[in-house]
Amino acid sequence: MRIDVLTIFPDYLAPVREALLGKAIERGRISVEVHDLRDWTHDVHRSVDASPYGGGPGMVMKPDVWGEALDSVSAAEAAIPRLVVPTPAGVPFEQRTARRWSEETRLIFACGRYEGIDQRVIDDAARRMPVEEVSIGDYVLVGGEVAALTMIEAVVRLLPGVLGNPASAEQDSFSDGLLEGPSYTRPETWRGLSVPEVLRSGDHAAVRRWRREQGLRRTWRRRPELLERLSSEELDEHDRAV
Ligand code: 6GU
Repeated sequence: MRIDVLTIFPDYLAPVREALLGKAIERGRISVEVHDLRDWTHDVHRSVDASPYGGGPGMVMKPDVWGEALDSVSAAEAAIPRLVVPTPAGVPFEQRTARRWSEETRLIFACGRYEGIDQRVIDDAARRMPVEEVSIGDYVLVGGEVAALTMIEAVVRLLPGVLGNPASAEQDSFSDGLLEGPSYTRPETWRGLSVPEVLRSGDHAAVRRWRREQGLRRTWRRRPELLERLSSEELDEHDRAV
């Protein structure tokens, strides 16, 4: 998979070279190209924004610079990329979005700052490639960079051969629509707190049941709206009894 990121703050993306993502790059599983949007400006001030039509606070990113940048980056390879535009006004990015994007050969992240990007940039790009405006949650960041980094990490860890143990991705929170329950490791007792007995019992069926129960309880307490999204087949009688 090839990932391109367009931003006026390329250094913000430095963490993609670290840890799991860095390993995936080293191993050639993904390539990540971070581009400075200002490379496509033509004026001495290298300006990328202007005041909004209709008035209002803040600045809007100019379409001409973005247009040239996207033309150039999208043409760098034959495959048609999926364009992702991080914005708090987007549709929610979820685990299933990450799963869907993990099947793509190319992703471009267009990181806006200020009050956003002129809408015509997105409308024009959509004439040539699939485009999604997405949000990572109901709060406002100063720009799309941290959101892009978040989404890249969520996607890349799903690629075959990136996680050491593929079962980790299968057992994640959200993989069965529930939050994961608590985890424990050695020592058996720490500061007077003991690991739940069932986890030391060696009874794998009992462990599986206990974990499901803990996941259900935690989801009920912390994210009750997630339970409403589960179909009747996904909750059995034992689940309902919890
Ligand atoms: Cl994707 N971008 C920005 N700028 N703020 C956000 C966001 C994205 N998602 C939540 N807040």
